Amino acid sequence: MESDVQQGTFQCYLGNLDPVWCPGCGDFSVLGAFIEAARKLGLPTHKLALVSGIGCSSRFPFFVKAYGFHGVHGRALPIAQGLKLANPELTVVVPGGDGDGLAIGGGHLPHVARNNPDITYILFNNSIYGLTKGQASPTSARHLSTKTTPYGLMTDAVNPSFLALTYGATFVARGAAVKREHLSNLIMQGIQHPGFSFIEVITSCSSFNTKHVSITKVLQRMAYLDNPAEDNMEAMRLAADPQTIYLGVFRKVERPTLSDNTERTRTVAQKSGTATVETLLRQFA
Ligand SMILES: Cc1ncc(C[n+]2csc(CCOP(=O)(O)OP(=O)(O)O)c2C)c(N)n1
Ligand code: SF4
Ligand SMILES: [Mg+2]
Repeated sequence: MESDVQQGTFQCYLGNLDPVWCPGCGDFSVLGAFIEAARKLGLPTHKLALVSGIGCSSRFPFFVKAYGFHGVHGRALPIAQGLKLANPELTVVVPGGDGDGLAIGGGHLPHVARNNPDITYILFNNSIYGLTKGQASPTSARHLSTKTTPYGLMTDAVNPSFLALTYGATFVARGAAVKREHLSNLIMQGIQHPGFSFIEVITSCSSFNTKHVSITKVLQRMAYLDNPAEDNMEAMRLAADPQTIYLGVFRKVERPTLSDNTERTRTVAQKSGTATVETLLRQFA
């Protein structure tokens, strides 16, 4: 049956399932910001692929009309990287949580950042494990009391944007679910950037992280960046600022992508005339 939804509209990017997030969850706003970005860029749905792990935020691909891969907890990035390498025509986006990406999946981020595949990673930072009903995550604030930290969390929070900068990601930005238009613009820039784009989104869990997150206080501390920083040290200083929560693009630089480097290696190997299975196996004989 032919769909009566008009191409290029907000509706044409909506999947068949309605979001199952709790009322008041910040993830709704991120979904809206993403769809608005896809619409403005005119991304065809048959060339869009969303790859996620596990978590409330990782359910994102269900709600968007695109190719979707809902995989294993913490393993979205390497799958997305492989997908882009296999089919460079696709726009590949990874939506996922702070637990998914920085706890169980934390070992993948540095390597994907240095490989620089042309994919966009949207990290939903609600500072909690939402799906499993409220355990401390790597971005939870010190002293937070949760089911896994009944006497208060003993450690300081990880700063996702700062981490991505230290790992050498070529595009690093921070947005907020409460600033939807601004966030949508960041997502557009991230998708357009040729290389690995890391976008941290400060969002909220209205069911399990209402103890220490005062949205009024967070809003008072927010400030917008006009331009990306001149150098990485300045970008890191801004991302780690203890008083101000800067929103905007911290860093935007270009260097060869994983596909560029793979192509280069393929050409060099073919020219060498030694890139045969026999030659390679002989080294181990
Ligand atoms: C291998 C494995 N370990 C643990 C879990 C349980 N688990 C599912 S989601 C999740 C954390 C979700 O938190 P986050 O990634 O921050 O996403 P959110 O729900 O907050 O959006 C955990 C620990 C799992 N599904 N698989
Ligand atoms: S548990 Fe939290 S993060 Fe998950 S849908 Fe509900 S409000 Fe959102
Ligand atoms: Mg979370």
